[in-house]
Amino acid sequence: MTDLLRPARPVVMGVLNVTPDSFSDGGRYADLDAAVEHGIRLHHEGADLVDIGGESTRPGARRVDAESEAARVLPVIRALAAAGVPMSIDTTRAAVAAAALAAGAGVVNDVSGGLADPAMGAVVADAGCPWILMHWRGHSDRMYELAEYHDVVGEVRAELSARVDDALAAGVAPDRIVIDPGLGFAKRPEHNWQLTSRLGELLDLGHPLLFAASRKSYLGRLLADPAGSPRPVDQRGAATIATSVLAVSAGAWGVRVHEVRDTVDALAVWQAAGRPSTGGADD
Ligand code: PMM
Repeated sequence: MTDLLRPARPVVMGVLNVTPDSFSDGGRYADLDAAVEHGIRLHHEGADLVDIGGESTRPGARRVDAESEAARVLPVIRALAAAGVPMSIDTTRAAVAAAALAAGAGVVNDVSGGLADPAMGAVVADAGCPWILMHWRGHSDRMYELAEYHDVVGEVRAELSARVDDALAAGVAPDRIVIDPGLGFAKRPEHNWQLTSRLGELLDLGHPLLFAASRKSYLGRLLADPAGSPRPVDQRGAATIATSVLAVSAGAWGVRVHEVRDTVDALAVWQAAGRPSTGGADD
């Protein structure tokens, strides 16, 4: 997994939510065969990691218990591991993370940055795997009341830095830690835009940064129709790609997206333009 954290090109994580209620793909992959098929498709489209989630973090979402979360993700992880698909487990629970790692996931993606479950640090430290620490202020049912900032970039930076310190104190190696600004999590649209335009201040913390704007509601609002209705979730692809290209241009390590193939194509263009000498002589 060392190469994953020092990649030659930006890392693309493909989203696979095995949930009935995620905002974008909820219900589509709740069936095992459909989930496995989609995970294999994302892998073939060029996803470096398929990110498996068993609990919706959609604003206002109700929590599921740990047993149900594990029962959703583990069969999918086992099947995808058998097919050779590299995966991250999107969970805030140490027990689910430990079971997912044992079943074949290689990375823990924790939207709570270690805050939701004090046992998570030890699980990650024992596994020696990468840990994505997202900026988070509380579970989805309280997200909006927590979206208060004087200086969103400074506060997210300081709060992420504290998450990193706690991870290090738990014994996680510094080169295993990825940070994520947590777009849409206790953030209003203006917060997401400020974070997007000032990613350098977060990169300054010295860790790879994951940018995960895919299909989020602030993009739907940006693209609202004249009557004010947000752009439907499945029509936010171009806006998502624009954010991904902006983020990697600013230095992001990777992006977490639903539409893997289009993202891989866009990043190939970005990379070719940055390295014109890699083009063929007859171009
Ligand atoms: N967003 C969602 C889920 N998992 N993980 C990370 N690291 N960062 C995110 O911003 C993030 C995440 C919610 O979106 P989804 O419903 O598309 O999975």
